Amino acid sequence: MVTIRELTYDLLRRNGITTIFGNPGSNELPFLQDFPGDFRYILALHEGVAIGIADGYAQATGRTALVNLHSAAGTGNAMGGLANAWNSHSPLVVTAGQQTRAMIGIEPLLTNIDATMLPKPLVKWSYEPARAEDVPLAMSRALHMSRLPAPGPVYLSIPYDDWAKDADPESSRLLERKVNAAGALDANATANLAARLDRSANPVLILGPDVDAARANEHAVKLAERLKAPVWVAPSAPRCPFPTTHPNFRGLLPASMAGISKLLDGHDLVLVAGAPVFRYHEYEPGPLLPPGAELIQITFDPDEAARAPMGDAMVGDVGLILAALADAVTESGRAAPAPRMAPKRIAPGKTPLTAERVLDLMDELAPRDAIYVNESTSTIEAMWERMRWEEPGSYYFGAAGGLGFAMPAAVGVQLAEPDRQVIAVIGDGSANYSITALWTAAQQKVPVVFVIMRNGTYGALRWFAGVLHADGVPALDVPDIDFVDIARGYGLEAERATTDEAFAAAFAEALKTGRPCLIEVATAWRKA
Ligand code: TZD
Ligand code: CA
Repeated sequence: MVTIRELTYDLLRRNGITTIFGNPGSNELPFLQDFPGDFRYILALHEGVAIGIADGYAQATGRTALVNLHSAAGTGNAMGGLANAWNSHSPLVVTAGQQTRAMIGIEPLLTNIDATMLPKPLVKWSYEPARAEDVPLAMSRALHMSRLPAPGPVYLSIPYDDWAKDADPESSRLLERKVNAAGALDANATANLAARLDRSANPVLILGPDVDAARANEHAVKLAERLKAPVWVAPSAPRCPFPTTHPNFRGLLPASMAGISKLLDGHDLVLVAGAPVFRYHEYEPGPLLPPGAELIQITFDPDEAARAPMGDAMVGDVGLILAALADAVTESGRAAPAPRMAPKRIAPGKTPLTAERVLDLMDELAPRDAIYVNESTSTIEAMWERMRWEEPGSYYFGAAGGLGFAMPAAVGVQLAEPDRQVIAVIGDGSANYSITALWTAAQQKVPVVFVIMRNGTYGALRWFAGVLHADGVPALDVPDIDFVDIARGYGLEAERATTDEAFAAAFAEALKTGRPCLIEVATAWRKA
């Protein structure tokens, strides 16, 4: 007989999963016992880190990642990360060990009370099997559910006494299943959409993270070139869907209604692909679109399509639809959009360093295909303006704006992309939420270069306090944190830089070592 544990590991293998990210406790030990030699367990010291590493790994591979958490407390610690994973459509199967079935009713220590309710509404599906025999089916369903459109996290609570029981022989049928999503438009719908774009006098493209997730970046380039359309990145974008060096590239849209409609003024057709319409942040009321403009959204997320407050929507495979559209539109006779102005370069040698100068040095010194995982919140616009991102999968940011994403996600992305250099750009406030990601990077020898932008303050909050006219807010500074000491304590090599020469030298050295390193760089805080 095959045990439920053995069948489940087989199911994971068949679905391409041999890595587990987590932080276990007593309820999870029976799953992990006799851990198979072809699996690896990436231990994180906090569940926010476990889910962040898994999120980065899932996004960079485009495949489901498995997260192993401890009951309710472990799930709770991971909730912030779950908010990011939900918003980035990251395919995750999150498991939490439940108490033994015989005792659940009397709620002993480490019972996950009302387990299926706990992670909602940040999961697509949440389940605790009614019988041990249902565990393999539940895992199979979770694996498929996590990656079918729209992908996202799912949650399974599994009583720990289930693992050693015999599997129902019929459950082995799960091993052979292949479940695939279709989703191209039919020829008619493609022709109609192309005709609308052809009729438009001045179309504009707005691209979101799911273009990058679909690896449809080159289809977007072809479509923009044939339409001679400028391209913006959707507000609050957590990935980079279009080469920032392309002449049609305009930049990151602002995250307010009035801001967007003002910038898009003059366009009669707004084509949005792979993004919600729109993920606003600041409340700056105004028209949702400029006068006379219509909007068409292409998304694989039915909910994103349904909840949009304006425009038409097509729900389907973003990559297939963009590819078909790029072929179907007529090459426009308009002049190609003029390239945007190059950002002003900052003169070297000035201290305190500006964040812009640090970014320019990184862009100059890092390999051209480096991947940036960002959580430096007051310098997001500066990054979109300055960095030369040309390859798909070059940029990641917490999709819900929840801090604690980037340090672990950088580790996950680097595990997924061993041939590209991952650079984590982290604010001195943000660095504290998931700081123990440094330990996992050191233990697993994951050669991320962590750059801590130390300006001593919650810069973005200072800026936002200005937007909201909220004067006299306490607790906006984060002085007296020594990230070099902290990093060394977790086993990393670390340097401090206060001049651009020192930063350039430390950064160039860090890129050469092939080991995880941290550089703390002192930057100026300028009031916006
Ligand atoms: N807690 C969590 C989990 N997520 C958040 N987004 C915040 C708090 C609020 N918050 C922001 O939205 S930005 C920010 C905070 C505290 C300041 C981050 O400061 P930093 O970066 O030092 O990392 P900057 O460049 O100085 O803004
Ligand atoms: Ca800061």
